Amino acid sequence: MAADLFDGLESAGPARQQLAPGAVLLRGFARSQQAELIAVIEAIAAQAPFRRMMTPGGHQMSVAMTSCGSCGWVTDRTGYRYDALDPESGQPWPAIPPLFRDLAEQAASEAGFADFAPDACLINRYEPGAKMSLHQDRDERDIGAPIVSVSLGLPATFLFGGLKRTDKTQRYRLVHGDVVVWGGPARLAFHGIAPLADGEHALLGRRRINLTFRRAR
Ligand code: MD6
Ligand code: FE
Repeated sequence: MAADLFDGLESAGPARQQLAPGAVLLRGFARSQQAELIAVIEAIAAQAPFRRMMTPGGHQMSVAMTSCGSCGWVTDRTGYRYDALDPESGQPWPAIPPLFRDLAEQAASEAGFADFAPDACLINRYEPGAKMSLHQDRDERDIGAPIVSVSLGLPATFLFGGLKRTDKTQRYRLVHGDVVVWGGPARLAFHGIAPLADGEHALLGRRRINLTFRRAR
């Protein structure tokens, strides 16, 4: 009861918010599928466990990651890349489940990008204090396709800037079930996640999980 009231407040505001030309926030878009999404994430992580990778600069990331799809995003001392194999196991990444694929396609279509067919889904796991520094997503061959980003668990502050690292950033709160779609003129915008505030989420505990779907190759 109290949780329902809280959830109602969290989703207050317009269901759809334009963050910038090409970037749309669809509030609560993934909510009705929360239980299935979490079960599928657990199944993927059982096959390809979350791990904190090393950046080319030699820093261990605070965010733990895994992937599904025909290629997964990896970083090590040699650089960032998409790789068909999970370097931890030497095996292919788990396939993108139909539930994920349908959600990504529907969100993209809702935002005006028809026929989105992702081939990679990066799964980020944040614990309190974890953050993602300002970056551009530019390791994908096809930047004509949008990225679809699904937030689950603890709320986060999303930093959204411009095409230069030094451009001023706007801050948006992303909560459980929110989906951001961005492409077109926003596709190469700098963005990041502020250090995660501690809290307890009813389904995910002290964690935030983010899925980002891309067309990588
Ligand atoms: C996150 N998201 O939300 C990090 N990248 O945890 C991203 O880095 C991101 O949300 C590209 C497009 C959408 C995103
Ligand atoms: Fe990103």
